[in-house]
Amino acid sequence: MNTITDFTNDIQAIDSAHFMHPFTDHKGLSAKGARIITKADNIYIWDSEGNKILDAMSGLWCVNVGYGQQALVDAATKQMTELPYYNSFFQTTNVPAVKLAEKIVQLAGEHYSHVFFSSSGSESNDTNIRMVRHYWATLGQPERFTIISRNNAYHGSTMAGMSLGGMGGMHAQGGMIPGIAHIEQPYHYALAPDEDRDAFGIRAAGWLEDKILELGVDKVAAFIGEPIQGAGGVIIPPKTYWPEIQRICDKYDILLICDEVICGFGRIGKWFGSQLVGCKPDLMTFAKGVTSGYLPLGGVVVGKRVAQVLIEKGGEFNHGYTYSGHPVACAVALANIDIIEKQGLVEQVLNETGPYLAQKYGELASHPLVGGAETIGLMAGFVLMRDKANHVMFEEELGVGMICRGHCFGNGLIMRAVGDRMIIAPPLVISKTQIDEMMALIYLALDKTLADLQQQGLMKIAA
Ligand code: PXG
Repeated sequence: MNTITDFTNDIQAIDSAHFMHPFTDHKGLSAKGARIITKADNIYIWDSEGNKILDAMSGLWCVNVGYGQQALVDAATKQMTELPYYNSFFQTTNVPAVKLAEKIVQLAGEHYSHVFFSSSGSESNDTNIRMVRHYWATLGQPERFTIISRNNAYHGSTMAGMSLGGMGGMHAQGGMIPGIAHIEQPYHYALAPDEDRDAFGIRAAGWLEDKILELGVDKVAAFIGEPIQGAGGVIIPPKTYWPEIQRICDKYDILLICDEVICGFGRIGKWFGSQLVGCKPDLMTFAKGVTSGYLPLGGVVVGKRVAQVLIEKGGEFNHGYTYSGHPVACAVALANIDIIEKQGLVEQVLNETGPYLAQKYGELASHPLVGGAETIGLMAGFVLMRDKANHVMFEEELGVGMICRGHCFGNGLIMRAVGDRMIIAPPLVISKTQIDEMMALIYLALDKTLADLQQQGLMKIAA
């Protein structure tokens, strides 16, 4: 009798009977059984069968400082012992939340003064909607109600987060809330590969101006966007895009929200992605990396423009969560930020590991399957292409991305497939040697995918 396998089978059976997973086709999951992750350290996770896997997705884009950071455990233990919970509603506050708000404002810069806390990215984007509408109503312009977002954006999975997002499959289940409009995403490689990249960036930003004029300037409250789209497949806009978006928002006096849930806390080599891509949002959504996922925490960094109006003229803001400013989550966030600072992880991503990964992805581009390989900081993506030279993709129903993802899993690597876009966002603690190790696993998965495709007669180029 194999006790390890028995354990796995038992847990899988109970999982299948009782645990409804997010974004999961349960018939498919039950047939295969879920992979049970039992422990983790640094950039690696282990499953119940003892397989060691390099986690090139940082959990779900969140474990920035890597697994096994004892300082975070200690911070949680200490805070749990002293004050495990208290709310911040009725003229009460707690020390970790106060210190964290101060710290985040300091990292965000001059433009900002306050932080509103939640427990997730989705909740934080709900807060954004409530906040911008309350802002305009306070200024006597309640008809400024609509928020413009982008196709293929991801802003969460609550009704508001899902509606803000631009994922058709999500909109199709349950409909959308009113007052949200979408424009096309700035995806150069798919939409206009032959156009000059910078010119495309300006043109893509122009779709915002078109939409504002179509809706009527006096109807638009805000524009929201991820500095780099994450769940949409690591879509890196041309460098001209965000400054032009900023110019358009300024021109029409529209609030700018950057959803920094993935880009925040060092992912692309700055504390916040907007600091790299060249814009100054009025509001910034954060979650994930603020605690490196060790505990749930999210929030909104509020710029002075919005904070002043809400505080001086807005009266009571009828909004908040039981866990807004949760003391344990905030204590863990402070310890997490301390690690990022002491280890110089933001600078390491900007000056060392980010450029090193860029160089490696530059080389990866010569693989026959790899199209449009690009990186920014420690986010990277490429498209599996049938015929790169002629820009021909595989048919969606072939599920080539999933084939490649399967080979990654099989070889001990977690890499995400978004359609045929293969994406990574490894922990910020990853070393150059570990990047080499990750690249070797990526090549192996690509070669195995290529061999499969050749065997099925779907690709003729020799490996
Ligand atoms: N904004 C952004 C930019 C995100 O990436 C959220 C908001 C929502 O955060 P919460 O904490 O409510 O999940 C996210 C979350 C994927 C994937 O498939 C990405 C996310 C969540 C689930 C799956 O890449 N990002």
